[in-house]
Amino acid sequence: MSSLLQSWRWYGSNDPVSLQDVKQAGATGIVSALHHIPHGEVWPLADIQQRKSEIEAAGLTWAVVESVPVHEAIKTRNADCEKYLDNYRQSLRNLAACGLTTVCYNFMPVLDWTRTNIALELWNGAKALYFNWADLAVFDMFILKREGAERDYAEEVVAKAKERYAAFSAEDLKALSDIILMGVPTEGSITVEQLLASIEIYKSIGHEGLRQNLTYFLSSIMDVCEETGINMTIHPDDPPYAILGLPRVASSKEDLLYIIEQVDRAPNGICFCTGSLGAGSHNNPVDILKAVGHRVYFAHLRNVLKDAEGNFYESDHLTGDVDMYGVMKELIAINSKREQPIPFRPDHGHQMLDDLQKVTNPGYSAIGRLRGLAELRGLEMGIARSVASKD
Ligand code: DNO
Repeated sequence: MSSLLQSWRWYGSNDPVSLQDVKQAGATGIVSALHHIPHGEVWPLADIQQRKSEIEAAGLTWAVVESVPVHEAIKTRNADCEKYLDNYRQSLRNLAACGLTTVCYNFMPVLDWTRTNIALELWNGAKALYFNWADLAVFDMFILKREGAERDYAEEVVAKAKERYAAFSAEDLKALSDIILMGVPTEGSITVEQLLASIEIYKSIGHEGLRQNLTYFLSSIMDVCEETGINMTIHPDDPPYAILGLPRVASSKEDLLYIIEQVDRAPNGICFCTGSLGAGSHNNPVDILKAVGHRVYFAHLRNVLKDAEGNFYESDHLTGDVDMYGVMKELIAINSKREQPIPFRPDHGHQMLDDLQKVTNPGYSAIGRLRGLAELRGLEMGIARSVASKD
């Protein structure tokens, strides 16, 4: 039985974590994207080929493209939608021509993943990414000044946000705002004005409209996927609930089932992200994996620890609210029926040891992820061996 494909996200030659570091960490598959191409533009063959050669020259393989971003014109299905769908299909063809057939994307409006603190100090001095409702409410109510924002939060959260706002300095507020607006670090952030304008647009689209736009996007690319052998994998919403008045459509088991059933074709798949799903108290990742596993072509493995208010930080990979043993056991079972091993990457890691002296993309430190990968790899081997010995 072949094992899962141990992978690692690499941002390209600007990534402070080098391909040699990746090799020492023990991964063989690379997860990468052309972050320098503006969202929505066609990915040129030459650029794809160059990235691929760089990866292969280091003795590694480019296993997953994460992500080919879906332009806002497609998410909102505005007048430019068809043009961007053409571009998307062309990027897929170009990727397939270079032998790349697993593609990740997300359908989160405007913002990608959202945190309120990227350096929460843990008991052992390591630093983790953190999401706090009261801090989000400070941003929403006092920086964004979104109409009706207060109504979207629990009373206690609003009270805390008011207290915090009164105590925050101008620098604190700027730091919070920068973190929330950051998105994918290498792709630039957006402004408060742009965010407010988008919130207005999504108000009229709503949850149902966004679902339809996603269905339309998928239906429009499936022929190309089937022709070229590409599998698409949608990344769940992170965190898995509506924030800042923006709808979310990939936040739960029901959402994921809806997506795969609505466009019921094999290339319409899922990137199973345990940390994103696990941050919602409505989600049980093992149960979700059992329901959608047949369409999982890529996995992000990390853990989270939530408190009573729903705030969460990214915990060690094996300990937290996600039953990583249960997830790994199920992934191994699914993988054993596959011809191609499922790639997984240790998703995020703490800043620890020498990481603390370095600047890396938030969540993508070398040693923190190395620890995560080592633990996950050990867990996989232990489970795979014990399953095999029972056969
Ligand atoms: C964060 C990542 C996300 C992910 C995209 C996929 O660390 O997991 O930015 O790459 O949402 O499109």
